[in-house]
Amino acid sequence: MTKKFKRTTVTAALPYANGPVHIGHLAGVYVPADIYVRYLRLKNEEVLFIGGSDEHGVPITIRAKKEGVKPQDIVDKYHHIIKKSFEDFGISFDIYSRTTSKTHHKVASDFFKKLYDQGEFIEKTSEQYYDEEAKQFLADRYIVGTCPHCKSENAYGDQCEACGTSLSPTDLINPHSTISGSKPVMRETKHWYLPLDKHEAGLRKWILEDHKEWKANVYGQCKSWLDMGLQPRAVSRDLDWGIPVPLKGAEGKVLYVWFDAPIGYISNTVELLPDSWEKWWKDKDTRLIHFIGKDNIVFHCIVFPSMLKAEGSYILPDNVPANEFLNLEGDKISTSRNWAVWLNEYLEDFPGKQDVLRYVLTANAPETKDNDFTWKDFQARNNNELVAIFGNFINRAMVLTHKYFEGKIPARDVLTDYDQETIAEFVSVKKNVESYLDVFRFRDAQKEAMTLARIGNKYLADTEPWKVAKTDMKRVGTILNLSLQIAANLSIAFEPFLPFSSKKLRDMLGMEAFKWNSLGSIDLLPEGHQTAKPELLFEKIEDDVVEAQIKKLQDTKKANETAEHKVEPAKADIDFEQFTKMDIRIGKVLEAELVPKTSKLMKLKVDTGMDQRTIVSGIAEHFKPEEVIGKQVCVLVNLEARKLRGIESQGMILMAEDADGKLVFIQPSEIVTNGSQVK
Ligand code: B3M
Ligand code: ZN
Repeated sequence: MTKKFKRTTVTAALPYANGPVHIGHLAGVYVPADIYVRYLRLKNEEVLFIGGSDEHGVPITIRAKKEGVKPQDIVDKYHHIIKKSFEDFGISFDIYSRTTSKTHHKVASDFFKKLYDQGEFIEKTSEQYYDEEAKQFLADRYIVGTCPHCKSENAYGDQCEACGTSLSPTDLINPHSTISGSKPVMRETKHWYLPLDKHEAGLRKWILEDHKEWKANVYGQCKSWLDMGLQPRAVSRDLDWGIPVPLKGAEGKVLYVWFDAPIGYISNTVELLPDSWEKWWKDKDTRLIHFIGKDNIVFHCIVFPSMLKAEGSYILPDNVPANEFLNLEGDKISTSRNWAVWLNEYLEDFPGKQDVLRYVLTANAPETKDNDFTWKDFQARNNNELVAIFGNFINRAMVLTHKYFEGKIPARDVLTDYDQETIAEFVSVKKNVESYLDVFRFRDAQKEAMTLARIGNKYLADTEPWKVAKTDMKRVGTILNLSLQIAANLSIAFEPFLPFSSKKLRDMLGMEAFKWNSLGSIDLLPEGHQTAKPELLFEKIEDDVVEAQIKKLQDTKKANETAEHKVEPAKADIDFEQFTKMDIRIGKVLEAELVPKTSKLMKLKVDTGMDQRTIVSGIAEHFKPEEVIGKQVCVLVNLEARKLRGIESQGMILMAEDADGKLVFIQPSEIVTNGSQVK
């Protein structure tokens, strides 16, 4: 732990390019990673920050199917949206690439080949679900059925989202394929497995003995995995989207997404530094840090390290500071339920306020347990902390300097005991912030940085330069000089956390070069140095603005609830006899015309095989007469005749209607003789 390293490779989880990123991603992974990297850079340490999109795997293919496009279209679209969001929020990657890149395909493929050649895999044939209609093996997510635990009918082959149990496809009762709807059959297939059990002893020592300093949530999860005993894990899949398994006889098989995705960190380094990437991954003096969310712990602490060890020439991560989850207004963030604050939407509603979100997400980061984001808390932290403490201090110091000294840094005269005490207090901030940043405690670090602003505010309130100005301008100069030095310190201390506001503050102070090591100095701004016009660093957020956001979420909730209740509950049971009383036949529409002076009714002449009869149907708002003529339809022929607008209707055309009122005809799936019975 105390080992001195020469450089640090920092990675942040590669988000799936199947949707935009939201506040949960930012809070859990990207803001902490960015704070850390900015901090190291400020200290002039050698650091590389690697990011990118994860573009393979089943989630992408599912999204593509849903939207009726190709997987490549999905990843092209979201990669760019995600990349832009990260840029907008100042996540300062050295490279943000993607796993569909040529470089990645080569690096991942070579990596697999090397392990294969070294005999690191086991080849195993097993039985897996196969969809005979779609002619393909089914990934776990493509199989749904009844959960054996809670009996929910929509459990996936890997997990039941209703009760949270992890499942394997064979656990499901009454499984069916989501691709064709058919019942899958078992079929043999060959795959390559990484024998994690072979690496278990090494992992135990490396994590449980040598890395006791890891965060409790991470260490605990690793320990429980290791205590359960590791099993070989398949590193290939039967899927048509991904990196082909680079072996003969492996047609139709691709690398499992969790095999290729972490290699993406390496490929992206290769892409950025084709000639010098190795020192970032293979030199014992390099420290590797993975920032991830808690659901990715096993892959980064157990699986990927096993791959790296098996390969043989790589270093292992020195730390994996995984975070827990961020909830939103008391509910789990969910892409499918649209229960999220999307970064692109946030910036539309709060242009220029990326730092406010960075601040709130760090102040409330789910570092040790799941946490909740609420708009009220967002408003309170902005108004009571950023505006009332940080912004207010800067504004007072700047405005007074412009009022009394034309914006020039005044000279510092004799320091009083109180001045000395204040200095002693703020000098210690550097050490405190560092002690937290060094162990990935970002919320405490930011809180500590904020004490600088509190010290400044208190100093101005206690020394009251506006009163002293009546008698002693020299003293006013000293007070403002010290206050502005604190302001300059604030711009350094907050650079990792709030890069946009820190820059704005430096521009106001006219500060150019700065480094972390000068934090704590009271000589950052020379006497006589001209500052720019004061501007507000932060603005108050009004009630109506956050209320609009809360309303937006409430509307989402309502929409979700109606969507969930969209299916009409079943009617009371009837007996078989009652059913057989209905005489339903296939008929053909011969003629159709709108019924005058109504908007809904259409008069049809239908050949029922037995006769040609008139039926009045309420479909005129959905179809034009010419769309209906010639169609075979289902007709309830023994319904009592009744008059509609003076026309006698002899039967009823059967239609399907969804919750939105959309109508479609019930038709035989192929042409049958008119008069055929429906039973
Ligand atoms: N794409 C899962 C996720 O977004 C996965 C992370 C890969 S990191 C190599 O949570
Ligand atoms: Zn369940």
